[in-house]
Amino acid sequence: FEPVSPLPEVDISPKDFCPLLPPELQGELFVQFDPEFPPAYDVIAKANKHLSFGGRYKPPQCSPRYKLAIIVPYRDREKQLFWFLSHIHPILQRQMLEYAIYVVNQAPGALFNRGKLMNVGFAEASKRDRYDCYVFHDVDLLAENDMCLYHCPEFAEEARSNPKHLSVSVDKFKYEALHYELGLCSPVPYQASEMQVFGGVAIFTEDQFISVNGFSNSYWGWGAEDDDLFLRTWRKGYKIDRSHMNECSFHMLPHDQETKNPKSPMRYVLLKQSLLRQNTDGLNSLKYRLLNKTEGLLYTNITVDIAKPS
Ligand code: UD2
Ligand code: MN
Repeated sequence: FEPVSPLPEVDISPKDFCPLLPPELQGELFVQFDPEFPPAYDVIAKANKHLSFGGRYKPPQCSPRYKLAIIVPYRDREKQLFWFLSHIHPILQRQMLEYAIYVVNQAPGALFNRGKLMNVGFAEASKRDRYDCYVFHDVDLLAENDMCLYHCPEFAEEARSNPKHLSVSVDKFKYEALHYELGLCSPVPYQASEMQVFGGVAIFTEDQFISVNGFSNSYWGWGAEDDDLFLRTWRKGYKIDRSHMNECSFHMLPHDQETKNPKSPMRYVLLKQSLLRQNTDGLNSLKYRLLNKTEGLLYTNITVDIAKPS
């Protein structure tokens, strides 16, 4: 007679952290999309049954490691938005993250201002809830591999964490890291080798974003607001974390240079004075008029009047 040994105790307490590398991840993803025919809103909603209003999700089976606000600067790109939503929701759920998606929609009437919209997204999201970090995400970028983890910056060796740049490798740029010279007057405030494009998808903790004073509000039209953010970040002593570059590559949905968002002729002038303006132009000088805030099932829409260049 063999005594039956008790079953080993399995701890299924919901307080357990979700695994670092969740078992449902698929690796490389299929990202051949017809840009003209995204799935309809209802189809995306049906495929994401566990969302709650505002485009929110929290994994039910474990305690998520991070709570993210995804901030998307937006105007007039509905097809891209639907592709984006249908692509990113399942990825973040498989990564077992808690998150909410905020689409910050610029009202018509002025040149597009990506940086200012990001600041509005940060202000509105942090008013609504506390997040571990903020993911500043272009609407046209789709991760090609779900092992590219949307994790918040973690403390590095110096007991300090660094902002992350996730979209290091983009098909449109032949997956090459874009290094370039900003052509600023000397003394050049950074090592030339450190300079790399910082647009696309970047992740900051609340403290990091506040400490750099957010994006500049002054870049109207296309270009250089991301370089400005790089300079601000560098100035505060951060080194941008690109350690995940092997897992993270992105597909950019095709688009032309926006006719409504022409290259800003002022961008180099602004950039030269970027660091002079850092402490007075950003989160601490942000003004806007909220026109609409709607918590839809797939995302929170924030329509905003951010005025015009002065
Ligand atoms: C690059 C950067 C982008 C930004 C931009 C310069 C990467 C991968 N991308 O993108 O982050 O720094 O250069 O400003 O490095 N948008 C709209 N409607 C518009 C115009 C822009 O929704 O009419 C939003 C949308 O989220 C878009 C983003 O702004 O993805 C960036 O604009 P873009 O895609 O036209 O610029 P691109 O691809 O040159
Ligand atoms: Mn783009």
